[in-house]
Amino acid sequence: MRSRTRLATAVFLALATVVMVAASCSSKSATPSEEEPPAIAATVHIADGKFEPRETEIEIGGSVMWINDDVVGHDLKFLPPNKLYSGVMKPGGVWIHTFTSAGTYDYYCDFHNTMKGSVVVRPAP
Ligand SMILES: [Cu+2]
Repeated sequence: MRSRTRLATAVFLALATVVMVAASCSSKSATPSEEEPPAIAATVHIADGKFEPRETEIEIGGSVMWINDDVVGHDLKFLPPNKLYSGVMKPGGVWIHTFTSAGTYDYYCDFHNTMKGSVVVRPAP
């Protein structure tokens, strides 16, 4: 009886090792390094009906991430000539945009017109 228990334990440990090795292999192939998300140069939080910070400054090629920490939905509509639109960001929603041209990008929330912000994209040094 005792040796059976020991054998069962040995089989269990062997199986557990195989499962762990298999799991570590599959997790490696599931995250290809070529598809990394863009590096975030700045983060803007949306809370209490405000963009925080209101003005964001980044270098050209940088990405900005907006996070809706509010309890209601918001969006970002950029003033012409920048025809950017985030789509509706539900509470907890995130929008990331990469800016490839220098300039000032003013935006507001289409639902709450007093909510305003801007992104200043500096040219390459
Ligand atoms: Cu809003």
